[in-house]
Order: sequence, then structure tokens, then C-alpha cells
Amino acid sequence: MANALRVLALDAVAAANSGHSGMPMGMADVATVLFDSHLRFDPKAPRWHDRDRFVLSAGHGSMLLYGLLHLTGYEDMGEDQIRAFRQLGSRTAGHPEFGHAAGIETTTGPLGQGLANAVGMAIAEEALRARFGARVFDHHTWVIAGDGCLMEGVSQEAITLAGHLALSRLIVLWDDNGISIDGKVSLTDSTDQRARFEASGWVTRAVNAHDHADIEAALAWAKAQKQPVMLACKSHIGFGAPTLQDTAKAHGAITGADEIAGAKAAIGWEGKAPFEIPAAIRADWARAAARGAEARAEWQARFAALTPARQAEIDRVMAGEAPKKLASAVRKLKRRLAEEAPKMATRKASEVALAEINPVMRETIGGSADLTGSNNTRTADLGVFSAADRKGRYIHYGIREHGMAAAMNGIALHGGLAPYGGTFLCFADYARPSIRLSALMGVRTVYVMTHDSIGLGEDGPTHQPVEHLAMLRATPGLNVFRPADAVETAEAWELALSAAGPSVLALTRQNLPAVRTAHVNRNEVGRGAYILAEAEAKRAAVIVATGSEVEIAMAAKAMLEAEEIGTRVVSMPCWELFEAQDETYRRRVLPPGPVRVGVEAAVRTGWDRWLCGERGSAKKAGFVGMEGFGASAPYQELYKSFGITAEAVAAEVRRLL
Ligand SMILES: Cc1ncc(C[n+]2csc(CCOP(=O)(O)OP(=O)(O)O)c2C)c(N)n1
Ligand SMILES: [Mg+2]
Repeated sequence: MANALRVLALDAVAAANSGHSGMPMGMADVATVLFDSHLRFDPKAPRWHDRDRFVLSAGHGSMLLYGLLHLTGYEDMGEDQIRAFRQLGSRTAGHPEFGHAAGIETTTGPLGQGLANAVGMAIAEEALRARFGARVFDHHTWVIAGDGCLMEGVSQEAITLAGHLALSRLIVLWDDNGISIDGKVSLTDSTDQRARFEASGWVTRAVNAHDHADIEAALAWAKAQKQPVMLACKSHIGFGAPTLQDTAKAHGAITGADEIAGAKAAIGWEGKAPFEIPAAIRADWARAAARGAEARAEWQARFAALTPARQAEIDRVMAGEAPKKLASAVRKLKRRLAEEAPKMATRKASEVALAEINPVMRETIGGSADLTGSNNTRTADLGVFSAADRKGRYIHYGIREHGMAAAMNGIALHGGLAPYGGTFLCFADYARPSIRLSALMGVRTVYVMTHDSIGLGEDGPTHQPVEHLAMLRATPGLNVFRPADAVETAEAWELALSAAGPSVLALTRQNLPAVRTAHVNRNEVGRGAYILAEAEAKRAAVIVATGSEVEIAMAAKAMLEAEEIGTRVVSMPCWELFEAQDETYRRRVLPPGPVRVGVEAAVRTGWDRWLCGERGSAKKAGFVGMEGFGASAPYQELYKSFGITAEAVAAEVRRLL
């Protein structure tokens, strides 16, 4: 059975003339024993809620996963897909991509991400077991990770978080082959990995990755542990390849005809056509696949015994659908906020919104990377998720932005929960690789990023984002919200939790006045940009602003109107959603003719799309914002010193007129 995996990897990589043969050949035995006798899965019901999650963190070894899914009979993974490895339109992309085929639980390839996602999956399993009971959720998360996954920094955040939370359903199979691309691992690393994991609260065991009895015993042992488990699987990269086994040259594509023939001979696989799997071996794999059907049927019966309302609730949360009550709760809050017109920071407004949302959307699971009091992410009803309390809905992620974002992806991928997590916007950089994967996979994660400009003041330029909004907006598939007041913040939350993909909420530290004081039921932020205040005198200018600079735009408008310069203010909290509106609406908001000035306490990058493009013109376009890094001072002084003031905006309008 393991040799069938090896041969599929060899043949697919040879056909594509590209890919990675060595890792699948080395870990084939471990994967076989796992799928044959431990993994809880059913290819006929690949999205079954209570399946074990299997994560191939060493995503370059994608052919190992594709081979497993093919041989166990996943409908999505026919022989045509194996033959089309790495070709346009196939499900068998170079690295496993979530959404391409059932059985690919997450997108991997950027090393370390899968391991860190798995921590989130294990958190989700614990949380859902606590909420719905072990009759519904009772499974493991298995990870194959390579040397690269363990060398990446994100692994440290993931490992220490998992150890601290005692995620005993998490089992990592380390492909301990001593080889990476540049040569022996000893060239670059001398870490005692088992000691490292143990120091973080894991238990570990060494395994001979080619001895099925040893693997079998280790997997059974792993499932019985009370702590997360790391099995150091001593393997031979490129197992069987006559000249390349145990060398870095086996890491990539093995394409030489002699080497391939020699490898097949070494494992006793001779006289067969490429991709040919003997019927007896296919039958063994089919038997392994059938094993899960019984467990699934038993689970199905338990699930069917729940009340219909309970079943519907579990199906809803697993599908990632927001509850019906969300919209009405937000509408009610908006009405109150419009009346009260509070002067508050949008980070505080976010907490106010969460206080209404969390009780009606019990699948939210919040958190912060050690900035709870600054991010305002914790509401009174949540409790704290810990090793002792799996019912808590708030995770103190510690100072681990990258690990937090990757875990949030894993929580979202597992299904059943809506993760949100906070840090300072500036430290989006520390979470960036995982935010990118949220977007690539299209998972519902909400990044609560406060202290969103020089408006944070005295902490200075190390903490003041200037280029981050541009970086996030440049990421396809990510909605970046920068609300201007409490009403817009509530609207942004509703959209983020109802979305199919990830969102960033960029929120202020400093207080802002209410700009939305007349209640409307419609979610204005949902249109991306809208006319907040129409010109009174004949329209000559449009000021487009986001977040904290909407206040400045409104003050500039008052000055200009006093001079009979009719000025419209457009609040533009979400570029991506505005871009998605039809041309008629966009033209109504940004008509040709008037001068346009953009205001945002950040760099101009990207703004010309709205100022010069969209029927605008370079001669009539201006921008008031940041041209470099900020400084350390009270924020009011910084706004003056960097020239982001109502006076400056009004002057820019006059200059352009
Ligand atoms: C974040 C990241 N950096 C670099 C790479 C490129 N890369 C792919 S595999 C690999 C070496 C990984 O070594 P190991 O995990 O030991 O895999 P093995 O050679 O044993 O298959 C590198 C550097 C990557 N995929 N992701
Ligand atoms: Mg290696």
C-alpha cells in the first residue's frame, strides 16, 4: 500500500516534470498506517462534521496527499487528476489548495502554516466538544510536518500555544529525514526538536518511519496522551531511489528514467505501466477507506437522535452561516447609537458592537495577541478558553500574532466557530503570511486591528502604521474596513461576520465624533462608500475620507461651504465593497466634474484609483495624508505637524479649483 503512494508520486512528478518526489516516498509508510488503521475518515462523506482532520503541513509533498485521496476513493480525486498533477485547471495544484478537492483541509506550501492551522483545528474541536458534547464532536487533528515547518518561526508560536492549551487531540508526525533543500539539516540547525517540544508541554516519541509495527504502536500511544504529541518519524527522503535517497537532490523532482526504474525495483514494483496500481493493492486501500464508514454511520445515528433544532444549529454553524438574529441586533444597536451620538474611539465602538453580537452569535470565538485591553476584544459573557475551561470563548493568544492568525484560519477551516482576533494594525506585518492565506482560501476570519494611524500618538512611529492599509488593500479577497464612527463600526462587524472571506477592521485608539446621527436601516458600509454629507452650495468638490479622517473632511466641508464652495463628503470605509457596486452607483457617489481630495492618515498608494480614476482626473485630484513614517507625540500635535488638518484639506480644494 505504501509503495503505491510512492509510485504515484514518482509517476505524477515525472509526468509533470516538476514537483517533489522525496517527501512522499519517505513518509509513505507513516501515512499508510495512519490512513489504514487510525484516521477517522469516510471518503463517501468527506465533509462529515466529526471526521479527523489531516493536514499535510509539508505542502511540497502534495502528491502524498493526492495519492492518499485517490487510493481511498475520494470522488474528487480520480486518476485523471493524478495524471494532471500541477496542470492548469486540475485539482492537483503544485501545493494542496483548500477548496480544490474534498480531503484537502487547508492550503499548505508556505512552511509552518499547516502546523499552525492545526492548532486552531484542535482548539475548534475542543470548543465544539465542550459546547455540543462528545457524541457530536470527538476527533483528532493529525499533521505531517517537515524540517522546514519546524524551522519556521511560526512553529514556535504554534507549538507553545498548543502546549499551553494542552491540546491533546493534536498529533504531529515530524518527517525527521535530516534533509532540506540546501543539504543536510545539520548545515543550518542543531535543535533537539523533541526537547524543544517537550519544553513547551508536549510529549514526544521516536518512530522508525519504515517499520509498520513501530508506527502502529506509536499512533495508538499518541491517541492516549493527555498532552499534544510529536512523533519524530525517522525517515529516508526519496526512499528507494538508488543514488538520490537521503540526499537533498531527492527533495524536488526525481525525473531520471534510471533513477525512477531503480526506485521501483528497490521496492519490488516492476513491470507495471506508469500510474498502474495492481487490483489487490487497490482492494487493500478500499478496505482502509471502508473502515471509516461504520464510524460515520454510528455518528450519523447519534446526530439523528438530537432534536431537529439542535441538528439545524450545528449544521448552520458548521456551514459558517451567520444567525438570523445578527442583522436585527445590529439594527437595534445602530438606532441607539444614532440617537446617543457617542464620541468614542472605534476600538471602543467595536467592543460595544461585540457586546450585542456575542450573545446572539454564540459561535464567535474572540481573542487578542496580548492586547486585550487595547483591542477591546473581550466582552463580559465570553469566559476564557483554557486547558481547564473549554467552554470559554476568549483566547489569550499571547504575544503570537502570526500563530494567532494561523490558528484563526484553522478554527475557521474546521468549521463551527467564527474566530476574531486583535492586535495593533502595525503588527499586521507579523500576521501577514496567515492573513494572505485567509484571503487565498476565502475563510471567515476577522482581524481586529486597532491603533490604526498616527492617531495612536505617543507610542511613536514603530507603532504607527502608514503603509499597512495599502498592503492589506493590495491583498485580493480581503475586505479592509476603516469605519468612521460607532454606527459604521457596527455595520462593519455585521458585514465581516456575514462574509464568506476574511476581513480587517482598522480601528482608532483616539475618540471620534459621531458622523452618522440619522438612523437608516440600510447597512451603508455594505456599499463600500456613500455620500455622508451632500454639498449645500453648488457642488464643486468631493472629499473622500476613511475612518478618523472623516471628521476632518466634515470640518473642511464646513469651511468651504462658508465660502460658497459646495463640497460633498464621501465616507469610504471599504474600498473592496465599493469596487463591487455597479457603475451607476459608483458614478452617483463619484461623479465626473468636481475636484476630488482624498484624506487618510496613511500613504497615498492606491488612492489614485478613486481620485484620478473613476471619472476623476489627475489635474483635479489631491491627497492629504502621510508621506513617511510618523513620530512620537500627542496625536493632536502629530496631525498638525504632518499637515492632516481641515485647513490643509480646504486649502487643497481651493488650490485645485
Ligand atoms: C515559508 C517558506 N519558505 C520557503 C519555502 C521553500 N521551500 C519549500 S520546501 C523547502 C525545504 C523544506 O525542507 P523539509 O521540510 O525538510 O522538506 P524535505 O526536503 O525533507 O522534503 C523550502 C525551503 C516554502 N515553501 N515556504
Ligand atoms: Mg527534511
